[in-house]
Amino acid sequence: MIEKKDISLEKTVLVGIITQEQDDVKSKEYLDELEFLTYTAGGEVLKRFTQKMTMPNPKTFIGTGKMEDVKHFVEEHEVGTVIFDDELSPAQERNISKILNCKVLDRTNLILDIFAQRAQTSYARTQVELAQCEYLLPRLKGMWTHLERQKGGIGMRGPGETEIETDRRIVRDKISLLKAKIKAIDKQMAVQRGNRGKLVRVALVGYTNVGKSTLMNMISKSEVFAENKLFATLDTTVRKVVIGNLPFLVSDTVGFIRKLPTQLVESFKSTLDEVREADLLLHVVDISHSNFEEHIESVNNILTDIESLGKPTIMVFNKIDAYQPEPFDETDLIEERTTANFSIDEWKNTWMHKVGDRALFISALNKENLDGFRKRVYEEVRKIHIQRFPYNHFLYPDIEDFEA
Ligand SMILES: Nc1nc2c(ncn2[C@@H]2O[C@H](COP(=O)(O)OP(=O)(O)OP(=O)(O)O)[C@@H](O)[C@H]2O)c(=O)[nH]1
Ligand SMILES: [Mg+2]
Repeated sequence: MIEKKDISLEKTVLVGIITQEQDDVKSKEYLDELEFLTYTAGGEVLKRFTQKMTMPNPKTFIGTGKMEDVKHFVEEHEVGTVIFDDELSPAQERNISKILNCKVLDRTNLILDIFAQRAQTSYARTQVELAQCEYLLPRLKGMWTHLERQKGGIGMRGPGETEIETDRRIVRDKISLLKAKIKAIDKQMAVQRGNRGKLVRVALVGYTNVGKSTLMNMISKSEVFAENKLFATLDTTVRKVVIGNLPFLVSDTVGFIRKLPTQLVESFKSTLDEVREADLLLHVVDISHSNFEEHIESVNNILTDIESLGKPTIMVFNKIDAYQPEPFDETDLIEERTTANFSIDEWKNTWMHKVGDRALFISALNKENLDGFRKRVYEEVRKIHIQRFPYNHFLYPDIEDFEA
């Protein structure tokens, strides 16, 4: 699926746990995602370690025996980085990296690192740097100091890297400085947004890698960077789109992920203003992903965080070309049919039925049902537009009266 063409991938090992809330199937899915994140950050996963436990060990996260196994593997294969799926406390991180004598990262760390790698504009860099500082602050004590090989690589990159050895006071000063800087840019951006007039604003939102930028490029003929890695987009792009004479604005922004570090949501609040101020959300879902229902939930949680869950929303189920139900053996009397065996039509009769005409099924890549998409979006934007400009609604006929 993923093309691994990078020449020097950093050797890594993943560690996850299996608990009552997180059975082995879930744990595997989470580690699959962690592996994708690792690959995006420039790492290669040599092995995964999992352990069944009732609760994580407060000192070392996994048990001592398992840790010994990891240590042996790390030494034998000269692994540079061990990545844990869950957030480690500052103490756990310290203890583990002493035992393993290599870089120890958690999911938050990895996501921050990818953001640092991907931040292009000074605005995005400032926001990532702020998130890194916030993450770093409680972890400053003795972080990495016992490590000699600390130059670069996953978890060490980005605008915040020179701060790692400095003390808390300096980091705190830095945080206030960055906040001030963001505030200044915010003001500018608010003015820019104000200059756009009262055009209806539509925001593409969704889990990372679902095809938001691909869809954006399709409908607005723009060229937003899209690729099969996580967090291809960090900055928000806004384009004017016209359907049937009706102009409106569409924005494409950063994708969401399960357990998006709170520091990042906080720091990216301004980037997410575009979502907060939108009149209509297009929640894009990758229906070909086995975990898409959980993705929807994660996105809704973040939308709640930024007070945008109640907005008018159209669910856009993308990648229907890639959707494949798992084959079900009718002669097998033991296995029960599950949602994994559903066809898209069967899915439409589940909870999706309640979403009604607020659900769309498309393939942005193959341009399937793009007409349906344009019509539906036109209808919805028109409704909002007419409320805003009651005197010129005659300019925009009912959808039946024109061919989208
Ligand atoms: N099969 C299939 N692949 C698609 C479709 N739409 C997008 N993709 C692929 O999915 C990958 C991610 O697409 P992007 O448009 O970058 O996704 P995104 O939601 O903007 O991702 P982030 O910016 O990383 O959050 C790319 O490899 C696209 O080519 C589709 O309809 N079908
Ligand atoms: Mg994108």
